[in-house]
Amino acid sequence: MSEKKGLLINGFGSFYSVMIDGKVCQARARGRIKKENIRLLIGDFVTVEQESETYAITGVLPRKNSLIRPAVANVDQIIVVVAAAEPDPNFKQTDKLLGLLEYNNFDVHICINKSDLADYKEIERIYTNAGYPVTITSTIDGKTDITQLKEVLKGKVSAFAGCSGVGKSSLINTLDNSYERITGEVGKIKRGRHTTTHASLLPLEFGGFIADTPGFSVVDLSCVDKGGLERCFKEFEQYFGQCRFSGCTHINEPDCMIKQMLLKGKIEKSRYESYVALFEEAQDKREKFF
Ligand SMILES: Nc1nc2c(ncn2[C@@H]2O[C@H](COP(=O)(O)OP(=O)(O)OP(=O)(O)O)[C@@H](O)[C@H]2O)c(=O)[nH]1
Ligand SMILES: [Mg+2]
Ligand SMILES: [Zn+2]
Repeated sequence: MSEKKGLLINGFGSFYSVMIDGKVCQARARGRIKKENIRLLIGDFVTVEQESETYAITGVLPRKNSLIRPAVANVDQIIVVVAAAEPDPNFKQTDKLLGLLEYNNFDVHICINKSDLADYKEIERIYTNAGYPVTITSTIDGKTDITQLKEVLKGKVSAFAGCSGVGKSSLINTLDNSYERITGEVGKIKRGRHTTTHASLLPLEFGGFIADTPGFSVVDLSCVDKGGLERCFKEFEQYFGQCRFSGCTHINEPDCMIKQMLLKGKIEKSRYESYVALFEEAQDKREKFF
């Protein structure tokens, strides 16, 4: 039987949608995938064999990258979406997510959505100064300017990531009006309900793919120890090796370049505060462990 290659774009339970020769086909996991309990991710390139009406997924090709939250593989970039308000931005949580992505060498773009609701200049300044490309959006009619975001996404495989209710699914509906993603009221989210329940990869009419993903608030940074934390903050890197002590943790040591840059305003206060908070978290974890 002839084997083909496909792109996994949707999966729920043991049923998957795979794009094969430009067409969306239904498929089920078989053989090795099932036996070894391999978790397939959207964005995976899989090998398939035709089985009457549907296809059997027989294998998965090596991944160039992958994430568990959001659950995606082989993306060119992650678009971290924060809202100007409703929900208010949570800097520590955002920095933790950015840190995880930075540590794992993902290309990251920041999108500040709901720009119609509140002044977003501070958030924009913080992340621009941290070295991230930032795009401002709103999905409200008449205030929508999505052209810049389209340019960012064009021709690439991207995934949205961010808290529930920031407007990831709404952005997809605005980007490509062939989609009618279900969106939720922020009020519901307060009760812990997330509208988008599983990740799916959607082809964009102007080229490329975008993954809509469920919102999340917990980021697991336990793979990074205290010493590695500095590499989670991309703007710190240019100052590496310039502190007085070679193993400087940038917390209490004298002549610390990071702290000098903080005083000069070259490093944003909220970013440094996140660093300290995450450092303390990593320290607590270690103490509990030993
Ligand atoms: N004012 C305003 N409201 C928006 C904007 N974008 C989305 N919303 C509203 O915010 C709510 C949540 O939007 P969703 O698109 O469901 O958010 P989400 O990020 O997909 O949420 P999850 O699927 O739970 O992760 C909806 O009521 C939207 O109508 C915006 O730019 N401005
Ligand atoms: Mg959603
Ligand atoms: Zn230092």
